[in-house]
Amino acid sequence: MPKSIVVNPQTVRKAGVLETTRIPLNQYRSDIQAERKRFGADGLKRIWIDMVTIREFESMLNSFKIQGTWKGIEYNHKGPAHLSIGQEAAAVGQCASLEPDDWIFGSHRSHGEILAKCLSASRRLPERELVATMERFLGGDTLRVAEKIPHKGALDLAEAFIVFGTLAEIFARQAGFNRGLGGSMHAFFTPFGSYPNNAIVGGSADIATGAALFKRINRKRGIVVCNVGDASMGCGPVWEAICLASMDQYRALWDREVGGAPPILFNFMNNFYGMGGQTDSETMGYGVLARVGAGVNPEAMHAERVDGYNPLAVAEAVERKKQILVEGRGPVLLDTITYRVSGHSPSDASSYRSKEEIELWQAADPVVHFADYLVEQKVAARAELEAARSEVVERLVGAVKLATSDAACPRAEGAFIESVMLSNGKLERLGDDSRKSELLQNPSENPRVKAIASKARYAFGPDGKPVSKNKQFQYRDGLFEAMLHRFAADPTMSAWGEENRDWGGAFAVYRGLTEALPYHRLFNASISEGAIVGSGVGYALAGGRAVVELMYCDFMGRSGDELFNQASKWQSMSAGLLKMPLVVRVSVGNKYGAQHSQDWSALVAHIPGLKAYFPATPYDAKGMLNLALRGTDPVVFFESQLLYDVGEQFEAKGVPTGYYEVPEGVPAVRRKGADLTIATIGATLYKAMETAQVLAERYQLEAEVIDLRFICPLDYEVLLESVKKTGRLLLASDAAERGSFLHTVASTVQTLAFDDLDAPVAVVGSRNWITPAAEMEELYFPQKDWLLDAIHERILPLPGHTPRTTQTVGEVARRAKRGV
Ligand SMILES: Cc1ncc(C[n+]2csc(CCOP(=O)(O)OP(=O)(O)O)c2C)c(N)n1
Ligand SMILES: [Mg+2]
Repeated sequence: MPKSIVVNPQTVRKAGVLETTRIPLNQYRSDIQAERKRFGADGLKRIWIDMVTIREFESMLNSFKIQGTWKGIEYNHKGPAHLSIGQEAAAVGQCASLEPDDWIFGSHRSHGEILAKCLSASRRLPERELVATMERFLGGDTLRVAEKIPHKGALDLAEAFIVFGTLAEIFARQAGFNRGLGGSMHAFFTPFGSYPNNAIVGGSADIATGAALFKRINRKRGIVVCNVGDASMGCGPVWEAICLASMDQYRALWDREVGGAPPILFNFMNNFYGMGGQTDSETMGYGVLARVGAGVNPEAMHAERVDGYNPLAVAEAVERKKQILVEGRGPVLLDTITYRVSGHSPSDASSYRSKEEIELWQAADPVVHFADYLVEQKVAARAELEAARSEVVERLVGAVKLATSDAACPRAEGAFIESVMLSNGKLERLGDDSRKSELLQNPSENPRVKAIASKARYAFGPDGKPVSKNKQFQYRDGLFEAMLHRFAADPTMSAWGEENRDWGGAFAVYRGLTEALPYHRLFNASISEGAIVGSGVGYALAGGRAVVELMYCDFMGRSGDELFNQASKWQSMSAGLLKMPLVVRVSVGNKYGAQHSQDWSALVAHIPGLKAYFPATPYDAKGMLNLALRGTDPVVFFESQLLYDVGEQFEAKGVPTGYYEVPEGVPAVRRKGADLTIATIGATLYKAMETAQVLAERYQLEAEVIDLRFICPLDYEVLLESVKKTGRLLLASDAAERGSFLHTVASTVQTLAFDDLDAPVAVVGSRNWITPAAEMEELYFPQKDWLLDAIHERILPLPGHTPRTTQTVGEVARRAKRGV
């Protein structure tokens, strides 16, 4: 909602008719003179040879999957193989117009795209760079095996390397492109511009958009192609990615010098099916996929349908579209029609399509027809092409022999998988050292910085009385200071989400940042939680630092895949080759009822590969966000709306003005005591402090209060030390009790310190209900009395205590039985 753009009722209420742009369909016409000029005879032959490489590669996999053997080699490939027999021209044609700096992302069916992109890039790189890349990659582990395949020169070796690296990855070998941790559906090789392929249908769309944002914001060369299937047009995240990629602001509001819209080409490999569902006439209603562009923007996304059975038609379209993208006029949509003659996967009985239909497409086979074309046009002799095919097969035999051999190609060990789950890096700045951080003003001139300067960084005055609320340095100020620091230190850092800019962040955390930062470093996103997080994933894996925000924790559901399958898994699926410096700020709400008030930290805790922090004080808000923003791992950073206003009540020296970090994973002791430990996560800390006060005053019991503040990683040492002393542990947080992360803490403590415990560990969470209206929230969130009563009933009877709530073991059992 920039003030510079006025929504004028006179304009928007005017009568009229909306004309949509015409969308070209299959307009390519063969012109051998032009094609020769562009590619040369060798280039045209290479296109065919790359298509044959894919065809032979996929046929080989098909043979292993169906018969367990190929050319006398026996092998049981247990994993998936979504083959692209029939789709070769679409992949090779595309890559014929791409440079090594152009990146492609793909889907479960991307073996062909990996091969096409890497083969094309390898021929465009200077030989020395090509060889150095192969030598460096995985410390030479892939090359050492690949070079056993007979080859003549560097280019030949590169072809062997590409075919072997891809196959070894599919067969889960340590020498594979991702050390076997990606496998068939996730394999990729970034040095040649092949970026992650995604087993989640449409999963690449928002990630590729983020990578394109990275290129644009950081002025990097090249475009990004998102290869997804036609059926993915039905996926919300794909639509969200298209919305995020086509926002007007890139051209209307961002500095011209940045270059316009992110350079992304949404290329739909339209084979007319999503498994057995026919998108054309059954499961979608667009008629022609390219039509969708008309619903997005006045340029209709420059959409076109292109004949993916003719590699030259695809190459020509991609070349034209690339120009549009480089000029910042994207995004672009291509509806690349193709057909997979092979089944969706080897178990596919093709029950959903007719034999006649398959035969029609077989009759149009692009490998056969393009060979005929080259022969007819006297670009190549038939025998020459057949000799080239034999070479391809020979190389493939060499790769297969190695990739199927346990001796030549061992698999990774568990310790290696463990080592790549998190990267645990610490980097002051990403990107090249010469770049300056783009700021609009010196931070010292910033209005928010000036306002904060006069605030009390400790909540209590010298007399011990609380400073008035708005004079206190608040939790949100701590977050602001951490953000501003890293924006200044890291030129790649960019933040986006809903209401991030002029509004000042939904909860005023970012107030002041609008003045400090150009648009491309802080911007409002479409209401597309999946794409907000997913583009953050793409931005981060491309090499930048991204901070994205979800207004309410409950909206994590909308970005479930991006958090739980993407942010969490790409570091490890890449064998540690990719880093994920992504912070997802998530606000845990209250007052707005059931769909805006739930603490979902347990879901994040359950997903390997994510870090989860939950500060409860201004000191930690700043120190923990500082920590997250220097790291290289994905961090889900929980904040509580109950806390944005609180001042610092624990660090008597106040929140430091300078930079500091909280030690990762280490809980903080907020109150010392020897009789009982109360450990909390999030805002419940303050209820625990009240409870400890009552225990001391009424029952002469000293409770030790520990703020866990970290969910993952979590160092149990502080907690175990405390339990050793007190023998008793109550755990409390605002997360609904059933499945709460606190149960993991409870069972871990019982595993590690059973002998130290004098009573079972008690867990108190919110009720297993909807969060009711603000007026009834006390029925839902843990209250001081709940904690006191739980201690009395389940840990240590408090003399003379009369419970006000029911926290007995019988009640725990009753609720469980009723499912509440
Ligand atoms: C989110 C999600 N839903 C369902 C699946 C199962 N699935 C795998 S591939 C596929 C069909 C995808 O069709 P399309 O996007 O057109 O790609 P194609 O298989 O035709 O290459 C389905 C439904 C999945 N992997 N991810
Ligand atoms: Mg499809």
